[in-house]
Amino acid sequence: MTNLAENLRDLQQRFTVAAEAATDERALESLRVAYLGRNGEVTKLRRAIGELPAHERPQAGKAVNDVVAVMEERLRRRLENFDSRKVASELAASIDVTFPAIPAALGSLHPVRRIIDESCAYFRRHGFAVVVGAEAESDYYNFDALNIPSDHPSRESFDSFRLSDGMLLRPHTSAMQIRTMQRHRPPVAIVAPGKCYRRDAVDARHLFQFHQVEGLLVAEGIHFGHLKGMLTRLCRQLFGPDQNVRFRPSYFPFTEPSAEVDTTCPKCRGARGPCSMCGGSGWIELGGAGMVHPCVLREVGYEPDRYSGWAFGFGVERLGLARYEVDDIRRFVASDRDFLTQLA
Ligand code: FA5
Repeated sequence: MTNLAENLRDLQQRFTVAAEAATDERALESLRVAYLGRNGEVTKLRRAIGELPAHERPQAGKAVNDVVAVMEERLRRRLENFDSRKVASELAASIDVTFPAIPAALGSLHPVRRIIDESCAYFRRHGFAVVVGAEAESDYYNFDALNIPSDHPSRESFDSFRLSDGMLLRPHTSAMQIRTMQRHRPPVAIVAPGKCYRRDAVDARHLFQFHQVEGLLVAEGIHFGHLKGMLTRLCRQLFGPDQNVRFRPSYFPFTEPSAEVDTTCPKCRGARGPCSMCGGSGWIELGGAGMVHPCVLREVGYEPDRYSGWAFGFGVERLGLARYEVDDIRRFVASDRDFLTQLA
């Protein structure tokens, strides 16, 4: 039995060295025949078990079987190795290096982000600072300081997403007017982009979460003409050189006078014929604007007799609808790669 154990150990060692040195499948097959075949070395040892005393035979048989199992496993693993190398080399041979490369899929800025960036860049060129505020605001900044008292009817449509601490997800970016004016004396010139939230039913023109760009300029001698000039040039920047801007009388508690701002429909270019974008009016609504209300100026400690200013708030997705001639505002939040790629 001692002899058998030594012989087995010796065989296993030699087999291991030979298996590692084998360079192809044929060499492995020869090795299998030489050790495990009908006249192989292990088979010969197995035959010798019959000559051992009866009580040693079971243990000897087990020792031989163990060695056979180890050898077979090593053969299997070496074969696998050759297989994968073969696949890799076949693959390498089948690659046509002259074939045009698959272009890398690069991301791009979301159209909403691009409009925000371009609008901010325009105002920055005119000396405005870009400020970003919190999305959770108190009633004071969302309403009271903007001349919207608690019993004002317009508050109802704004009062949507309450947080447990009584704060509100802001329904408009106008709170940044107050925060800016409280912190700085005139002249102030800011643009404030950001997310807003309202409980509007979602449809082709409304989202419950959307973006606005707010603008504010307060100094001595500021008048409506400045607002008109700035917004007309912004629209020409965003939509093209022929854009016009129209101010329709409207009402906001924090501006007086107030206006809804429209720009020439970029699709029909104001032709006033049948148009799927503007419904034939020739104009597209962008947002609200007006001269900062004296009550608001007083609230932040500015003297209305000395300072005047304008403010506006545009819906960014609505700017996107017009700029890209998109039929449904929900496309901007659908994460549809085909849609986004077209606008990239
Ligand atoms: C306001 O939010 C005012 N704060 C704007 C303002 C600022 C007026 C400064 C005067 C001075 P309004 O509720 O109209 O106004 O919203 C402004 C724009 O936000 C809309 O014209 C529209 O473009 C966009 N908007 C409003 N609600 C939604 C919505 N649910 N989904 C997408 N865009 C919206």
